[in-house]
Amino acid sequence: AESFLWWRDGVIYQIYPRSFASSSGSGVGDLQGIRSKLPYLQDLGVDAIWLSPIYPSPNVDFGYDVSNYVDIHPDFGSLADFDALTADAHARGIRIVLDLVLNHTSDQHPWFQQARQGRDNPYRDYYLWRDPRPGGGPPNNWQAVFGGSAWEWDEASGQYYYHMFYKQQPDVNWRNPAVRQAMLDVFRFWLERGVDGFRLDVFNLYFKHADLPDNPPKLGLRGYDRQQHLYDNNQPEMMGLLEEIRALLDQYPERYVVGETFDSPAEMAAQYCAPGRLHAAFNFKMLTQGWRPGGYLRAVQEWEHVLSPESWPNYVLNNHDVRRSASRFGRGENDERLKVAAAMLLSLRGTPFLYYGEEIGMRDISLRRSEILDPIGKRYWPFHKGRDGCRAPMQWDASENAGFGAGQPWLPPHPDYTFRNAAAQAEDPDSLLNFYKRLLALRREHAALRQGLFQPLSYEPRAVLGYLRQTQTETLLVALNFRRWPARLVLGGRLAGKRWRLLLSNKRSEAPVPQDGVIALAGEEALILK
Ligand code: TEU
Repeated sequence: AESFLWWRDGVIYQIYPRSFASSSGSGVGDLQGIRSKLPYLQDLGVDAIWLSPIYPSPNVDFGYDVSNYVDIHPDFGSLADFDALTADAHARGIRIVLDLVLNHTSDQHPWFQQARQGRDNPYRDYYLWRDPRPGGGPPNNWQAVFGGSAWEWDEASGQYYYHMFYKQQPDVNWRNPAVRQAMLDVFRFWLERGVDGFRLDVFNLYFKHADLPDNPPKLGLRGYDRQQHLYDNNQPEMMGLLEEIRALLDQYPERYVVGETFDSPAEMAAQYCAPGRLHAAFNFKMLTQGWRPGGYLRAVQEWEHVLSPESWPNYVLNNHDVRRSASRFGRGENDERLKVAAAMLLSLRGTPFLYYGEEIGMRDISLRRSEILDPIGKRYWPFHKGRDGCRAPMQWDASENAGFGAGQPWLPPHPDYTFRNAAAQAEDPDSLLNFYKRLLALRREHAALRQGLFQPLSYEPRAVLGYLRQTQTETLLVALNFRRWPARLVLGGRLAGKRWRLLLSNKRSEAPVPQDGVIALAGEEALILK
């Protein structure tokens, strides 16, 4: 039970490469920048870094539109830089997870450049081309996630092509065996280079219903939400493909693949990470959960309920697509609530994912309309202000550009960097950064925190979330007070009579002694006892 498997027991840290650290002074982060921060990441205690896409891309969707799957974007460096980063990371015990965006390519990818040459081009069938419906217009009513019809008219060939996201992101035809082979070769290329794992972007969209039937209508706010997405995702062929991908990965030791299940119920995600398929599928419940312990507990229990016993859960509070947790539920400059959230994330049964800057409580930047770069924001302002807010430069120190590097950063740093930064927090024993570090160290030390049974305690659903993590040899108690004022954790039977030892608290330095089976928690206290 004391075994340590990096993707199950470890912590995975997501880096948005444009925004982490710049070695070149170009205003854009790069691989050498990341490499220079490996000591920081090792000190923080993470086991792996997941890099958002680093491949050549015209950056319509900032790397999620790939024009070459087997090279590095010149902004980020070269394959040699990548090899150097991988070697250094491995030497420090840090694994590398790459983001594979295989549902669509960039319209600048040579395959698409070929395909749009005409109906007879050998690459035509790499994408989804269709004639107009009889009488004219797109072949069906499918909507793009990023707005409008998902079909783009190509005047030259008199056909439409399909794109679930921007029109510069044409979806590939996964039913074409040549595409399937080419994509599996992409996995092989990076596996051979020593990559440890992959995050699959919107993998459950790879297959669409072959007959392309109209989606039935639904009440919803905007285009994409105004239909039931029955036919443009989650088709049965997916399972066989996942099994093939898994079999390929299993030819290499300790490789890992986590999928981003787009817009689907947890039951569906659970199917995708059943044995023999993905190691994990993201559970995004906590990205939208309000600051209520009952909601988080429900998210955990729903996930545990649908997962097969051989599957492994994962939890995430932040990523590059949503408002940062510190902006969602942080209170002014006070970080105590963020410590409670961190203690939860890092003590649940499941792989925790962190997002760069979360460990110092970075807030979203706010931009004027004219400064918005994310096309979602440009299109949907003010209904959706885009995703630039959570992609600002990492706040390393109080020097110019937050220590991100010389040159005007591609997005402005949050103005609070003068006091909210990694260097300042490293010096402050009570900082959020040091709290994360202690939590990561505790996880490493205590197998119960990684692998133990998760057992909720009777709790006060509007104030306290309490649970045990138990192995055969260890019982840990986690108590999280979500409120600003004191609260009670009621323990029953043998738990009440135990002599507890303090492992961690943001509010006390000695273990509490239960009185009549009750532990008194301070406001916004995160408490871990053994
Ligand atoms: O995201 C899919 C997804 O969930 C988003 O498109 C979401 O709907 C959007 O962010 C609105 O909040 C993945 C990537 O994470 C995202 O960055 C890409 O833009 C998208 O796929 C297309 O590749």
